Amino acid sequence: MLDGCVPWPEELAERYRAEGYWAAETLDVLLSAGARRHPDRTALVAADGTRFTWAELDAWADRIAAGLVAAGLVAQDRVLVQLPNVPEFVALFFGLLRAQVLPVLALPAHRESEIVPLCELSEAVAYFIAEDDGAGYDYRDLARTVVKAMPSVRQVFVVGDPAEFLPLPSADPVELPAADPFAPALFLLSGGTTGTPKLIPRTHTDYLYNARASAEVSGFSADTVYLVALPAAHNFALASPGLLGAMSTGGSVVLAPDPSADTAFELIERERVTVTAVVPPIALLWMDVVDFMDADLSTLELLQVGGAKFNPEPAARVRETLGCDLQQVFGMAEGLLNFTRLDDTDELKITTQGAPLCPADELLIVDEEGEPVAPGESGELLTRGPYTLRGYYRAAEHNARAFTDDGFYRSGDVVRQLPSGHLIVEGRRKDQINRGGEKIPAEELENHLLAHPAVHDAAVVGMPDEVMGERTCAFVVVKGEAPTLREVTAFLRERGVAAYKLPDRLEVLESFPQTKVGKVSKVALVRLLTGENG
Ligand code: AMP
Ligand code: DBH
Repeated sequence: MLDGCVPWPEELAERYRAEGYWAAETLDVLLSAGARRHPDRTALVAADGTRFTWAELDAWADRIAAGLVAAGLVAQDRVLVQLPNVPEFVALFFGLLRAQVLPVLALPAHRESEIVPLCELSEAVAYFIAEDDGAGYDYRDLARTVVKAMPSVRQVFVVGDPAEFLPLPSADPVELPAADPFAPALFLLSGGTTGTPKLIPRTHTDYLYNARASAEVSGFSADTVYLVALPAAHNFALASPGLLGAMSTGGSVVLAPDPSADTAFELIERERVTVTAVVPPIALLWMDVVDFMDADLSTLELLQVGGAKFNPEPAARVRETLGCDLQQVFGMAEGLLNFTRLDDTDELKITTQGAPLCPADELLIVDEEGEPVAPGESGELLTRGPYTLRGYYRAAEHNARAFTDDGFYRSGDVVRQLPSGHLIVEGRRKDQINRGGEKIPAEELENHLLAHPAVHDAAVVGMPDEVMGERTCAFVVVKGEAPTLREVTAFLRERGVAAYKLPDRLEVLESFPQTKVGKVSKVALVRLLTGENG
C-alpha cells in the first residue's frame, strides 16, 4: 500500500473478496474489456460531435501511457489533473491507470489557493491542464503560478496550445506491468471541513465496485447513453455510475462542457442521451425552462439528482416536466452511495435520498454522544464498507477525528432511516456550506478572510436559499473601516480562491454571538439571517 494510505483491516478485506465485492481486477478493465468485446461501437462523443470508438479510445490511452513513461513518470508518482469535460480527460485517465501514475482529480473551478496545497500534499510531479475552460479562463496562467510556488511540479502538460509547456504525452505503445488491484488507483477530493484540502485514495477494486454496482442499480446497459453534465472529475459524474459506470456496461459517454439547459438539451437531443446526473439547482433550472425550449428530450429515461438535498416539491415535478424518471443519489467521494431504486414507489423516489448501494455497507446513526439513536430517529451518519475510505491520504491527525476507533467514517450528515433502509438527509453536523452541491469548508474561507487587513474575526455560515439550498454568508468583525462585499470578493479572488467559494453576502458585526462554552455560535448567526428566534 502506498505510504500515507490507510488499508482496510485484513479480515474485512478477505470478507469483501469472499463476498464478491472486491474483484481482482484493475479499473483499466473497463476500457480494455470493452475494446476487446465491441471495438467498433461508439465509446465517447465530444461536445463538438467528434466520436471515438472503443478501439480508438483504447489505442489513444495506450499512446498516452507510453508517453507518460517516456516523459519520465513512474508508477506511484502523483500528478494533478485539472481538465474540463473533454475527450482527453477520459483518454488521460486510462493512460495514467496503465502507467500506474496516480491522478489527483481537481475540479476545473479550482484556482491557485486550491491547486497549490493539493500539489504540496500529494507531492505532485506533473500538472495536466487545458489551454482554457472554453469561457475565457487561461489555465496556463494558473500553471505559471503553480510551478513557481511548487518546484516539485516538474512538467505541465496542456490540452490545446501548450505555450512554453508540453503537449499531452504520446508515444508508440509499450508493454507495461499490471497494477495491483487492491492498491490506490486515483485520488478524489473531499468537500472538506478544515483549512487544508483532504485527499481520498480510491483503490482499483473499490472504485470498480463503486462504478459497476452503481450502474446496476441505475439500470445501465449497452444501450445507455450517459451525458457527463457535471465535471467529469467529480465522483458523481465519474463513477456513481457516471462515465465509468456507463463504460462498465458497454454504453456510450457524451461530454457536455457545462450543464446549462442550452448546452445539455442540445446534446440530449443530438446524441439521444438516456441518462444524466445533475445537482438540484440544475434540475430546477431545467424544469423551469424546458417548456420554453423546443428540445426533444424524449430519449431521456432517467435523471439522477444529488450532491445536495433535492426537496420533495421539485422532485415531484420531474416526471411531468422533463418526461423522465427521477433517481435521488446521496453520495460522497469518501465512499458510501445511496440511491433510490428504479422500482421504488414514487413516494420513496420523491421524499428520500435513497438506500445504501451495497449489502456490506454498515451504517450507524448516532446522537451527540456517539450512541446509536432509536430506529427512525435522526442523528449523524457513520459508515464503513467495501468502497468507503479508512483514512484520508497523509492526514493522520485529522483521521483520528474523522473516523471512529473501529473505522467508521463520520460523514457529518444528519439523517434518519426508514424501515425500508432509505435515508432522509435532514441536516449536517460539519462546518461546511453546501452551495447547490458545491462544498465550501467554512474554516478554509474564514482563514482567507482573516488575511484581509480590515478583518479582525470571521465566521462563515450557510444561509437558506430556495434555488441553491444554501448560499454563503461571511460575518466579520472589522478593525478600522469595514470593507464591502465587492472588495472582499476581489481580495479573495486575488488570493486565488475558486469562484464558487466566494461569499454571497457580507455582514459586519461588533462581536460574534457565543455558545455557552464561548465558541462562536453559528446557529445564532444563521438565526440573525433568517430572523427566527429560539
Ligand atoms: P463530498 O464529501 O465533497 O464528496 O460531499 C459529500 C457530501 O455531499 C455528503 O456528505 C452530503 O453532505 C452532501 N450530499 C451529497 N448528496 C446529497 C443529497 N442527495 N442530499 C443531501 N446531501 C447530499
Ligand atoms: O456530493 C457528492 O460528493 C456526491 C453526490 C452524489 C457524490 O460524490 C456522488 C453522488 O458520488
